[in-house]
Order: sequence, then structure tokens, then C-alpha cells
Amino acid sequence: AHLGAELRAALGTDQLFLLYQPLVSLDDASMVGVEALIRWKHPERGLVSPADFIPLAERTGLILPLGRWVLARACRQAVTWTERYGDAAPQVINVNVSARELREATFPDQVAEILAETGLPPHRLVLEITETTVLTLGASVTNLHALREMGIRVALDDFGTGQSTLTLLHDCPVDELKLDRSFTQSDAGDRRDTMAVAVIQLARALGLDTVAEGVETAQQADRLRALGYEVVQGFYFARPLSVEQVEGELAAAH
Ligand code: G
Ligand code: G
Ligand code: MN
Ligand code: NA
Repeated sequence: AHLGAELRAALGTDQLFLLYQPLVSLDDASMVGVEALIRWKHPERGLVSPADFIPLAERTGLILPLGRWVLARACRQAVTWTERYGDAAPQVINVNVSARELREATFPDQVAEILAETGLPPHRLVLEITETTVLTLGASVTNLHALREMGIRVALDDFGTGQSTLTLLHDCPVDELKLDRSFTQSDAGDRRDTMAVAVIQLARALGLDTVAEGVETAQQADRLRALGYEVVQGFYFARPLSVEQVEGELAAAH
């Protein structure tokens, strides 16, 4: 059958599930948060990458119910972990949001409903959007303001790979910059490393938090620490983990 139709049918089944990649403090390697990442285990095709099915879901509009499901599932999981593991539980839950979702006039109300249903405090939710998403937002920058007024945090994902960055930061209300992994993974002193230097200076000047993505080696972690980055993500510290794997780590830290 058609992949789009199969994705529609998969919604609400356990073919779709979330993995959680830790956000780690460079200070003490503690798990300060997790990013929810969707996975689709197709019965015949095996694991289908979200890089393939999210664009499809965006084209068909299925991203709207799918995105609501991701958000509700992730918020509920964060609350469950806090109930079980207290302060050892990840403080924030990051959820990726597509342009199509953010453009919906009802999106802030939907998020508010999910927070009310799950009991997750708004400051524990971080919505990740891309520069491209913001550029296609148009009038719906209103939605970003509404979400931030509710106390929800907004992060610019893959920061540095999009366009019109400075204008965008001026016009668009965000709390956090996620340095794209192409800058994290460079060698000290090369051109891309210079971007890592510039981004933390920019973030400090604007009062924004930072996360450096895609840390794969101890050298990269040391370099980022020296530059002043405090929170990172990447395979060197942890891959996207199943619920059971996260709970294994939390039980050890509890
Ligand atoms: O997890 P992975 O690296 O395979 O993700 C590939 C892409 O899919 C990334 O750009 C990531 O942001 C995106 N992605 C993963 N999960 C979600 C989700 O729940 N919603 C949206 N909109 N994008 C997601
Ligand atoms: O676009 P976004 O930043 O949301 O993409 C998240 C994706 O990045 C996840 O699918 C995850 O698998 C991938 N990822 C996370 N850490 C690393 C890393 O250290 N190296 C690489 N190459 N990919 C990573
Ligand atoms: Mn992301
Ligand atoms: Na990311």
C-alpha cells in the first residue's frame, strides 16, 4: 500500500513510538532533559526514518494528529518519570514541532490542553522549531508569543544551518539556540569552530540558553566546555534511548 496510507493506519498503534535522547550537563554529566524523537517500526519495511515520514506527514496534514500524539505522549512520560524518580528525572522534555503545526491558529490552545491533561508545568516543556519553520511562519509569530506567555520554552533547532539568522532572532521570540552538529563536530580554530564561538557570544549577548548538538568525541566535549557551553547532546554521551533504557539510567541516579 501507499506509505502515506500506511502511516495513517499506524497512528494509534505501537508501530509508532518515541525514543528519548538525553540532554547532558557538561558539568557533571547529569541528564538535565531529554528530546523526544519519533520512530516508526513498519511491519514489513522495518524502521522508517522520521527524515522520510515526517515530510510526508507534513504534506498530507497527518502531522497534525501525529504531532498532538507525540506531544501528549512526551509530556505524560515526563510527568511519570518525575513521579517515579523525583529530582533525578529529566527536568525538561524537548519536542520537535513542524511549521505546519505551529501555523495552526489553535496550536497554543492544543498545547495548553495537553499540559492541563498531563499536569506538566509549562516551563518543563521546550518546543524545538527550525529557522526554516520560523521563516515560513508569517503572521503566526503570534503563536510563538502566545506559547511563551504560557511559560513554554522555544528552542531554535539546527541553529546556523538556516538563513537570515540575525533578522530572525530580532523578530522571533525564542529562549534557546541549539547549535547544529556541523559546528560542534569541527576542529578547534577552523571556520566552523569559529561559528561555535560566535554563537555562544551571540546567545550571551541576547540572554539565550544554548545546547550544542551532535557531540561524538571527548575532544568535542572539552572544546565546547572551554567555549562556555554547559548543555550538550550527542552520541558520545547518549544515543536516543528507549523508555526502559532511560529508566535504567534514572534508577542508577535515583
Ligand atoms: O531522530 P532522527 O535523527 O532520525 O530524526 C530525523 C529528523 O526527524 C530530525 O530532523 C528530527 O528533528 C525529526 N523528528 C524526529 N522526531 C520528530 C517529531 O516527533 N516531530 C517532528 N516534527 N520531527 C521529528
Ligand atoms: O534535527 P534534530 O536536531 O531534531 O535531529 C535529531 C537527530 O539527530 C536525532 O535523530 C538523532 O538520532 C541525531 N543525533 C543525535 N545525536 C547525534 C550525534 O551525536 N551524531 C549524529 N550524527 N547524529 C545525532
Ligand atoms: Mn530537534
Ligand atoms: Na535537535
